[in-house]
Amino acid sequence: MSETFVVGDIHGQFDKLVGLLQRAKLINHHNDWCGGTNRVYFLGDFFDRGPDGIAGLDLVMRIQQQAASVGGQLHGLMGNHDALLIAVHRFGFSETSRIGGLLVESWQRNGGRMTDLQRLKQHHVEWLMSLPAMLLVGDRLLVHADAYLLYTSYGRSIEAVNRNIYKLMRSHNEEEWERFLTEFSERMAFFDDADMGVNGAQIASDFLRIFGGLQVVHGHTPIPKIIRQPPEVVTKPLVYANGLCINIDGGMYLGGPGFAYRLPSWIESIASFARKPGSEPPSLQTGHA
Ligand SMILES: [Mn+2]
Repeated sequence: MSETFVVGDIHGQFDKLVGLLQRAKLINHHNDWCGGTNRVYFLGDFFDRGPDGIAGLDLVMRIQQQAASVGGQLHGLMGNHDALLIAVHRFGFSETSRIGGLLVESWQRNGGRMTDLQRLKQHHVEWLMSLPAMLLVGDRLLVHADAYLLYTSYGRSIEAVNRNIYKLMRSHNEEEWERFLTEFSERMAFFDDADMGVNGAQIASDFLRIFGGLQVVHGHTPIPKIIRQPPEVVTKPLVYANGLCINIDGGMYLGGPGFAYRLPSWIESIASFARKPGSEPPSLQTGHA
């Protein structure tokens, strides 16, 4: 039977990417696809903060072809750092661009690596520009960021959001890009904020009602930063907002080993809770980290 795996923010950590794919038996020791008809979803942020974003993307693009040839599937989603890299590539060194200089500055401040930009080829750019922003996989709504305003401001359906962001990727309108990149820095939208009177589970439930699905699966905000644990010990996702959200960003760039999360079927999830009476999905009742 085919399994579905989800992988969070890689951020240039090529060796960890290889490690987690090998541990999940999706690639062999030659780094070739051996996952058969399994499916893998990468939640974006292939780039920045780590040494080799291009090597990671090259591997992902190569095994995507290999997977497809045997009935497997590999999909990616758009992360804010991937969008930022495209923006820097397009505007960063253009003499006519108003935002170019600022973009390069902000990209480098946020971990952008010149070595990635120098090796970024047109086929990488086209692959990245065609990534969807959200996908419904079974009952799970996959997005890069734990963001509400960002996605809802581009549409009220998955198709509309993906279509509008697809168009934006091909746009040379600097204001539109600026707005998009700013909005894409939103995070922790599904957390309670007592001071602001925000109920995270309520926001998550609204989000799921708009776009569909029973649970939001996202990356973008490293789990070690939220649970205040050493990154090295984070090897599994964080379920929160009364089980409506699951964060799979293990914080590889912070020192986490990273993991490929095997998405249980919804029936399987319910059964595992039922087997352990009293074991609710762990939900965090904290404010902002
Ligand atoms: Mn991100």
